[in-house]
Amino acid sequence: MSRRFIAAACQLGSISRSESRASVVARMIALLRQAKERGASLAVFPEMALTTFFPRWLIADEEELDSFYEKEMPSNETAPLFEEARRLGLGFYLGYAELFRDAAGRKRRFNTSVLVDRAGRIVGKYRKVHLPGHAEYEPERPWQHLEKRYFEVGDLGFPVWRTMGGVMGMCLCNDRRWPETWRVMGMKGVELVMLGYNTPTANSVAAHEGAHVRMLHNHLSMQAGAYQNATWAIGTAKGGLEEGVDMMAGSCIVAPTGEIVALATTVGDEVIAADVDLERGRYIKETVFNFAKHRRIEHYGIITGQTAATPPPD
Ligand code: CDV
Repeated sequence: MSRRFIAAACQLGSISRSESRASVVARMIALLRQAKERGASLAVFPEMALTTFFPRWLIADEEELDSFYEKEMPSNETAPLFEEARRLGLGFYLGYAELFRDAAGRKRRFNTSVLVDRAGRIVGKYRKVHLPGHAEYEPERPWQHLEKRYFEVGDLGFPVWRTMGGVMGMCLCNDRRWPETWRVMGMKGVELVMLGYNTPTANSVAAHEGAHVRMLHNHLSMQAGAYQNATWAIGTAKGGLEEGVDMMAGSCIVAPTGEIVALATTVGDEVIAADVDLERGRYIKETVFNFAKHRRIEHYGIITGQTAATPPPD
């Protein structure tokens, strides 16, 4: 299979609380068709792409809460997306809220993404590890971020899959800010990391942090993660004013050199595309980031041995 292809980030504009799955799927299919017209064979959608970003509310009614989760993938509502992608010969990454009952009958909830190959088969599943926010209602916030309430920490680690001509990895939103996310996949030889994000333009607990700095952090994280692991990265946003919260757009495609090679220019539904050559990172993997040659694991134990930072005493 070719190691050179065109990949697209399919950014979504805002999704209201009342917008149906059918309507969102229709928007996504329109983006897939645009991606195909641009020559793409791989498309990346945002985190929780099928609904509004519901962790911004405390939702007490369980039935209402459950309505934001997918109980099967594909479902009757998402099957048209899978069918159209297969018809067009496009693989895709899709983020969604996952709900299932385990063997003990317990409800399990994860912030999940799947990777679907060009034949329409789900070849990989990832469950978000770095859940941001809080578990209890915090009245001082202008909006909530209740991911720690609505999801369990992902239980699948950071797998990679050999598919569609390369070694593919996934993560979700806040994961992109953590070098550990990238390095674990880097250690598995990842060549393309796909991720979707839902990031408000303002910091709800630090209003002084300007929108430009927030966008800098968004791109900086992906550019550093990509370069330091010699991998392509595709980050796809949900942008625009969504239920009163301004969501950052800025979807981008990053080369293994750390350069942004495609960047969204709107905050709405938009396709960006780039020519992805999976060989492009090879020289970096063989030189400055030749892990086998240069990593010094005898000095890295603290990274997996503790969570909190421990500065020396005053
Ligand atoms: N959905 C996210 O994971 N959002 C987080 C922050 C802004 C809460 C992020 O890292 O973008």
